[in-house]
Amino acid sequence: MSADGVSVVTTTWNESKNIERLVAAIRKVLQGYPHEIIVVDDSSDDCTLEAAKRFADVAVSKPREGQSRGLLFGMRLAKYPKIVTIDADLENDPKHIPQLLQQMDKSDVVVASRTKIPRFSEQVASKTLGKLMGVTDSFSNFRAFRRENVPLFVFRAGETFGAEFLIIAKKNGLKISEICYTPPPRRSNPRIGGTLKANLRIFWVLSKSLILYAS
Ligand SMILES: Nc1nc2c(ncn2[C@@H]2O[C@H](COP(=O)(O)OP(=O)(O)O)[C@@H](O)[C@H]2O)c(=O)[nH]1
Ligand SMILES: [Mg+2]
Repeated sequence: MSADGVSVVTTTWNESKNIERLVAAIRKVLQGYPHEIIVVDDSSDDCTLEAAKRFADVAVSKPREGQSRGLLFGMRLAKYPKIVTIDADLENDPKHIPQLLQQMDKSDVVVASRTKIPRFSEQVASKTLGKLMGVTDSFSNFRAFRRENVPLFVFRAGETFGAEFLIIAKKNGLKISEICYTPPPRRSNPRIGGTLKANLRIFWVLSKSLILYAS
């Protein structure tokens, strides 16, 4: 890792139980390296903001607009030249952050792709949108970006579970690459919904994203 520093951004909706462990795990990995941890909370009703204020460096609240806009909001607050985005639910192990940053030497965007993609809809996305983007996991929001590129990200679609970041990056000629990691078992109550609801939402988002890329 270079000594430039990294802003780690997460966005949350009802993640109060995970914030302390997430922040501790990130700090352990980035010990001795300049960093900040930014939490953007979408008006949770379980005191996530209060937990974030205790443990993170920056904790802000805003009206609920979904994960992609939450991450973008946090990325715009970043003070370091490299940015890592990460889910708050500990499904993205911060131990992979150094490898993500290392690969930024030869890329503008690095995606930490899961080696095993559990949802059927996400497997289809991997073979379609993912192929176009050059990554195997189009909806992984465990990624690294350059702060200088943040102004490029102006969303045209509604929620895309992070796909629009890749579409904009690709359309602007940014170099996208990936690292792969073995994910832990998924939690039983994801905020995105149970199996059926999540698959339907992801198929909808996949359709929107393919149209967005083509237009
Ligand atoms: N800002 C914001 N974040 C959300 C929202 N829904 C989910 N998230 C966050 O997005 C991340 C991934 O959510 P999750 O439901 O676990 O998705 P999964 O990992 O694909 O099952 C977590 O950090 C959630 O807290 C939302 O409505 N707004
Ligand atoms: Mg999750």
